[in-house]
Amino acid sequence: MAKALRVLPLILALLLTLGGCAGAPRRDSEEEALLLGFAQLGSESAWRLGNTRSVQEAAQRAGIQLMYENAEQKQEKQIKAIRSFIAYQVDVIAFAPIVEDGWDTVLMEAREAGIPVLTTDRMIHTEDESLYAGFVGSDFQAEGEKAGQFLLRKAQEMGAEHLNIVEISGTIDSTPMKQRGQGFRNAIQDDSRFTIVASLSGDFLRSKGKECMEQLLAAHSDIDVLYSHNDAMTLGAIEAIEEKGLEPGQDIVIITVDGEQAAVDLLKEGKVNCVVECTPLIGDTIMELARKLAAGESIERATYSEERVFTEFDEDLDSLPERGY
Ligand code: GZL
Repeated sequence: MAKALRVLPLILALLLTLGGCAGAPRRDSEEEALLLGFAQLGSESAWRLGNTRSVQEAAQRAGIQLMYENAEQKQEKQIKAIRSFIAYQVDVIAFAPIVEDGWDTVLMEAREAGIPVLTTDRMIHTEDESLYAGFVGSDFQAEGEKAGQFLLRKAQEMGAEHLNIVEISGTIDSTPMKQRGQGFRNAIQDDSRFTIVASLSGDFLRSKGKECMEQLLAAHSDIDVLYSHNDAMTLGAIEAIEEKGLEPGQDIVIITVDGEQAAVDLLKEGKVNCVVECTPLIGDTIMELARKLAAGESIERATYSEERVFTEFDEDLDSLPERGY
């Protein structure tokens, strides 16, 4: 049944086109709800599940009809979903591009169909800026810089003369992977106390985070710091660290990004030293921007979330509200 429902939009779109209705307005009255096509990239982390929930619940609150497709970590599935939204003549398309490159062709099709596009959570790389109306999400470079700033303070507190760092990065060619890596390096590059001895990609997945940490521990006997681009990979890495008989947060300083409840709980337990917030709860902002685009209004090129950083030096960790993801 679920599968039949999933292909329904495609069948309807085909009927619209075959029946000579292509180009006919989807709605016969302006009163009908705005139709937003949303192509989510996957379900790889609690962060992503929180992001999906935020979008779905915000659409309901806003009275916006949501066509939702999950690409299960495959760019070609995201492109297919966007094509189905175009065929169905949605009012606005929003999508979280899994990687930055390879979107021009399908976004040209959306532009030809007169459908405005909003990139959410992650950015695209294109020479033609007119292919999308704007971006809503996090400033990942700032997140990386916050991680680096914490490490400068932690090294000071430790009186450390030198620290070896390993990095477990996110999905290669994704905006958070590129910018969290760059921001972190910007913050520490002029300080001779730090050496990044290795960096492996864990694709934002818990299982791969564990595999990466096992490899790094096997190859390096003197790891002082782990910088992990998301909490899911950090949870896997901590399993590997403990299986090696080491104390996460003590033997190895751990800096992680996302701010999932699980990571904040580990911070309180002393198993993580710094959690850089990256909020997935951007659903209401997406709906606001979609409404503006559907009304033909222009929007900011980039709308950034306000984000915090939680560290072992904070006094108020026990009074933090539930994270919601
Ligand atoms: C960041 C988002 C990342 C999260 C990961 O905005 O794209 O993708 O940090 C998720 O948890 O997989």
